[in-house]
Amino acid sequence: MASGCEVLFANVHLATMIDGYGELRDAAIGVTGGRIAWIGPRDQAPPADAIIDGGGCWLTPGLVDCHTHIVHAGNRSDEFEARLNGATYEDIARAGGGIMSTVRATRAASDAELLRQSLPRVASLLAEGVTTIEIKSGYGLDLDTEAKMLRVARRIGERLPVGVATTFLGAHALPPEYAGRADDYIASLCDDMLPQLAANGLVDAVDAFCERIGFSNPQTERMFEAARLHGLPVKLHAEQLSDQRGAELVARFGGLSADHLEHLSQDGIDAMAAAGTVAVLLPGAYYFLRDTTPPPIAALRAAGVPMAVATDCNPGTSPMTSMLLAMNMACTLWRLTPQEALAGATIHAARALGRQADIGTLEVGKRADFALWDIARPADLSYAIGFNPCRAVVNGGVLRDPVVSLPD
Ligand code: DI6
Ligand code: FE
Repeated sequence: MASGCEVLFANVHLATMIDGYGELRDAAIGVTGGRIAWIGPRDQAPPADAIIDGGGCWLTPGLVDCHTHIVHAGNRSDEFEARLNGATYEDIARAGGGIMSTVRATRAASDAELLRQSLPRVASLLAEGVTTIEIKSGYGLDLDTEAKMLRVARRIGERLPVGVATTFLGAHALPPEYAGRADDYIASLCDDMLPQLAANGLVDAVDAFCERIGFSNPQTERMFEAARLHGLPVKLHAEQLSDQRGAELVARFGGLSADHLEHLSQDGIDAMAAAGTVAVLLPGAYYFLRDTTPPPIAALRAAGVPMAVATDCNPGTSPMTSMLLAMNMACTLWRLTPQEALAGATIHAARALGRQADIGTLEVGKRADFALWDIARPADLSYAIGFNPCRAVVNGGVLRDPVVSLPD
């Protein structure tokens, strides 16, 4: 005989996301102490102190956006417009634009201003059933601003109902102060910035941009050695524009994820499969850059590499704050199935953050983070474009409206 629960969400259909959708129709899910305590058919549900009628909604794990640069100041719609009026990327870069314009704006913003600008973007994600996000630094490129970005990321998790995982991306671009001295910049990241940020509890993982226009494979390896010294897991912006053998590198370090992957080789796929490294797919950047080389989805699938889907929310290449749109794009642009897209936004995204024991599926013992959807079947979540069927969200067992009010 099952013992009672504090709260029972009854009259729901479940997509547990264990073995595909893991559908359980006419079900109920019980919560005690913010954790899932019971899952089963509604007519066998245990007694509960409170019962919430799900109104026949589908209930899924809360969505996880496992790759964002959502904390940044300003935006780059001016460059977007200039490019559509004929300016080239080089024109814009020569005029001091591109990533450095976001670095300047982010350096100039106070903590409060950076938080104020970032919160509405996070609220947009939360309205669509997101309960956990990853937030990268990387628009500071100096100790003070990288620390500010990571503090603001932590603050977002305190101010809004969302779990936040922080990632140190100091190796995102070479700051002008280090022009022509990339190795010295990497040394300052490894010997100075990372130790201080990690000591202050601001870093959950370490990332780098391994690319011709970013940092080399050996420079990335030095970052990963430093991460290992601090006991921090690694992930990587890998093979977005060219094959730098970044996926093999991050797999060799037992990395959580390799992200982007448009130019990933079979060797990279094999290394990721052997290491259990998640492939994080970012269709928003592919779309916004009008890229034409898709990541090798069929080969990743054949190798059994778990595929996550994320927004990559950033002002330069993916100004997107919708997980449902990312899922739709992964299906339409790259032929993921809707089931793969939802797994990519839940179970595999949780793994890309190293949080698979805690979130990402509906299982007894995991955090009670759910989204409730007014849909006919789970495929609706990837099918619609620009329609939000989220009716309610549950964070650690606490029911909320999808639309959150922003703190002043
Ligand atoms: N890859 C990208 O596409 C973004 N960062 C990265 O490592 C670009 C970020 C920006 O342009 O602001
Ligand atoms: Fe990114």
